[in-house]
Amino acid sequence: MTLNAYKRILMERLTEKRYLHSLAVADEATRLAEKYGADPDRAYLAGLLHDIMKDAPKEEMLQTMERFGIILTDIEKNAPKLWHAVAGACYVRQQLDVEDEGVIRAIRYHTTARKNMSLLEKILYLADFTSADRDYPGVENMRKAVEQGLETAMTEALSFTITDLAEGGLPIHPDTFEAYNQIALQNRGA
Ligand code: DGI
Ligand code: FE
Ligand code: FE
Repeated sequence: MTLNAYKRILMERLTEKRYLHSLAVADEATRLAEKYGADPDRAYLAGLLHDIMKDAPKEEMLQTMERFGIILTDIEKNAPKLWHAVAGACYVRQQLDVEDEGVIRAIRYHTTARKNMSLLEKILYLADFTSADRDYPGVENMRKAVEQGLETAMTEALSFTITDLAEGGLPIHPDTFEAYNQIALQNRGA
């Protein structure tokens, strides 16, 4: 499928705001790929498709995951915001014939992050934080961090996310704290 074909599908599936976010993340992921030595075309594709299921009804996300035999843990059942990443990864493989496992994995982990992330996974995770359309309090700090280095930026992004979730009383997915712990240990020279 061509990029234009993907864009037409995204336009049908997403609100205008979310579609523009997807384009902005694709551009930011491309820029970070060029800066940090990943493949810019794969980064663009991952950015473009990462939120493809974000505006889908919950039922559709659940059905998509079920079809792939994915069993949700209690934490996942109670955190519908995590579903679009898992369902999105299933959808791009099955419906869009994306065969690049690295791209599929980047989409799968773009919300929670995980331990042992690939370069492409980190780039998508961070591009989602620093894309041009983002304007949350703290975004300038994240934009500075992403210029300083991927590890610095991952440290910032994960501690920002975990703090935010804990302040809101939300459950933290094990993949998120495993990602955080791995980086915290690295930063302490362990
Ligand atoms: O889809 P986007 O809005 O562009 O961004 P995203 O895919 O990073 O989703 C962010 C949302 O996901 C935000 O509301 C926080 C939530 N989230 C991220 N990690 C966790 C989480 N929610 C829970 N409960 N646990 C997590 O570990
Ligand atoms: Fe997302
Ligand atoms: Fe996003």
